[in-house]
Amino acid sequence: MDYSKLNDIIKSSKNILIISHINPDGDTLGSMCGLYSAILDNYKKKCDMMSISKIPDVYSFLPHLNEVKNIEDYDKSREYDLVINVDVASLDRICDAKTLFDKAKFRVNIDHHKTNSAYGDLNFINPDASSTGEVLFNCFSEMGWRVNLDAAICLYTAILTDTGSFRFDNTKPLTFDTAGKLVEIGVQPSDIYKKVYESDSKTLVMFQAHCISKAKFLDNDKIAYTIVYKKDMEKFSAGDDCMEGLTEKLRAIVTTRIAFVAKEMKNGGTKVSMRSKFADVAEICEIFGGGGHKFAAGCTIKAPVEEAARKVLEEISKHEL
Ligand SMILES: [Mn+2]
Repeated sequence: MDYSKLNDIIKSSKNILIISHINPDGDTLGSMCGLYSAILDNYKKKCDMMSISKIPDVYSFLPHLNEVKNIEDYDKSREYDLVINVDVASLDRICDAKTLFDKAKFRVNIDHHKTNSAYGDLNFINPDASSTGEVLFNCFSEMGWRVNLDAAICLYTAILTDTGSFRFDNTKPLTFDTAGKLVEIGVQPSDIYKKVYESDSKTLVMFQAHCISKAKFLDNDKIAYTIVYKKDMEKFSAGDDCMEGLTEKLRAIVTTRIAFVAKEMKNGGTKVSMRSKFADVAEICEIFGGGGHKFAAGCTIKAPVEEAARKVLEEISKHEL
């Protein structure tokens, strides 16, 4: 991977745009704000930052997050010298921002999804890394960049959230190594932990309790799933951020091997979030045009929610759980 080229292109570009993926998580937001902080610190240059959809309130503590603008506030005809996608496995994850990405003089793709097709002019993809935050920290080190506390907080949050607090299978020696370096810079793990994991709203907890109470169990409880209808969301005034962590709660049941949540979308389609303990759910989601990681993946199915759930169950039945 050509780190000096990345350094040169960032150094010479006059206007830079960093893009995070739709339904942003801690990794894409932490990576975006971390990269912004590092560019600002190392080159005294401000970049534009773009979100595609609503940012969950829980991440409001991230330095520079208030400088992120929504896609709707961007002029799509603008031409950037450099556009950098972070944690964006495929270009459909940035929706209409693809126009801006395609038009840029130079395109960089920084990611850790194994399904990433290396669509950039320059690609930094490490499927062995826990998170894009980890990939970025390595880029900073290779480029000899300073990493200040703001950037460190952002990258630590990216790693923490994508590893589910260093619990998931993607947690490797390098993950702790990187996190250790960030703590050395001044990140306080207990402080970030509280901000991320002990800030659930009452709405989220009550809504998820409702969804869990309706869960269905199949195949000796090896399969756990729940269907979330539009009317459930309305009843609790729950936003999309209230879905966060729901599938993991079903997977956390001792008997569960595979868990999914099928959510009825406004347009009548279905959004599926899938988690497993052994089976490769990225493979299952790819059949429906989605993707992700081995134990955590998702897809969107153009079918009413109950029919979509049936299709998913049919596909699951073909797999060793
Ligand atoms: Mn990620």
